[in-house]
Amino acid sequence: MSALKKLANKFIVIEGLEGAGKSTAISYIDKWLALQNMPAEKIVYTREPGGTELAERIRDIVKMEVQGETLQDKAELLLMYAARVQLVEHIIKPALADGKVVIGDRHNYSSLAYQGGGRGIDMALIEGLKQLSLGDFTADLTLYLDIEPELGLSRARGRGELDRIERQAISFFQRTRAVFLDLVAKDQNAFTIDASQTPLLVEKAIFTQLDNWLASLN
Ligand code: Z5A
Repeated sequence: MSALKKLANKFIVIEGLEGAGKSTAISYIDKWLALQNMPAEKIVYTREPGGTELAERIRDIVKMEVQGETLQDKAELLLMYAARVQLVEHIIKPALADGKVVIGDRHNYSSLAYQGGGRGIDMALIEGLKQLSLGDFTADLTLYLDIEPELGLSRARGRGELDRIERQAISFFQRTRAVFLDLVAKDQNAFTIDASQTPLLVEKAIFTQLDNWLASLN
């Protein structure tokens, strides 16, 4: 089967802590897809939370700080899934059904890692919420960019002011990272990339993972 046929209807997700280089990695995936002769109009990009008009409004709520009112951890979790359902139903599923490849900047593992690991919400509750909102829908391939929180945050800081979640303590991101690593270790369709390497080496590692994955598809 040709590479283009194999890639049709595939959902590729990039995960990682802030400053891991997810946006940069997406540009490498783009380059790799161009090498497979994938037409630009066959590629759809998403980000989470966000990606539809309503989901982008939820993103604003999640990122903002409101004087005198703390966003409760469970409210944060519910907002993440509310945004995700909107995105999956309105953008991702229709694109996949249309034979497109979708590249997601974050997806479900972010909720398990940030809200489960970082905030300490019961993982079984999050799994239940995932089932309720998305059923068995899942990424075809997840590339997790692994980075020490200190390094990631220093990169993110270099880009501008940190938002509400980015201002959490380092221990929050350490717990988040531990869950990401655990999830990837248990998922045969997920791979870790060492994001502390130079951009050139990160690009090379991503190309290798994508080549291997493509070769494994029937
Ligand atoms: N969140 C959640 O809690 N639960 C959920 O379910 C979901 C999300 C879906 C979304 O933030 C927030 O929501 C996020 C998790 C939470 N919050 N936190 N904290 P976002 O999408 O706005 O931001 P982000 O996901 O944290 O991404 P980012 O900060 O934009 O980082 P990035 O995309 O991974 O990195 P980048 O922009 O590609 O690179 C960052 C800088 O590093 C930039 O200057 C690059 O030029 C540089 N860079 C990139 N690669 C390298 C290498 N290899 N070496 C050196 N420098 C590099």
